[in-house]
Amino acid sequence: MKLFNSALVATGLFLSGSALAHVGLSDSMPANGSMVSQAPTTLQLTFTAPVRLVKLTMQDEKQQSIPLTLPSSATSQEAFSFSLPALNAANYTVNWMIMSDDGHKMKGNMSFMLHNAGMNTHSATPMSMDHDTKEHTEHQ
Ligand SMILES: [Cu+2]
Repeated sequence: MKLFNSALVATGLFLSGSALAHVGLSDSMPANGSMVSQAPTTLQLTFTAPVRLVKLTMQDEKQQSIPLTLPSSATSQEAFSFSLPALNAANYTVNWMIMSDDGHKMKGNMSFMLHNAGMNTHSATPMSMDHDTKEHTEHQ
């Protein structure tokens, strides 16, 4: 009976541990996989739990980096906001490394497409960007 109980406790610990490990992106602006025709001036990332942002990079499809300033505070928070420089029409990918409060480090990314403002591209040539959101690839 004692063994059985401790097995339950161990399972419970394991489950809550893995639930915490699954901190991911819950929302973003622009949204993951979205196409926007107005250049966003801020990037907002919201996670499913408070995290510390360890690393954040943003690149276009030519691997050109867009500079982002990490928050100076090391406090865990759920939502982050970054000012963006003037963006050109391109496909952008945002990569992050986060540390949840249980000490798990996780990597993930999201992407969005900025169309040329005022261009009705959807009636023209099909876009080559893969619009599938890659959910759960951040849980590695
Ligand atoms: Cu598109």
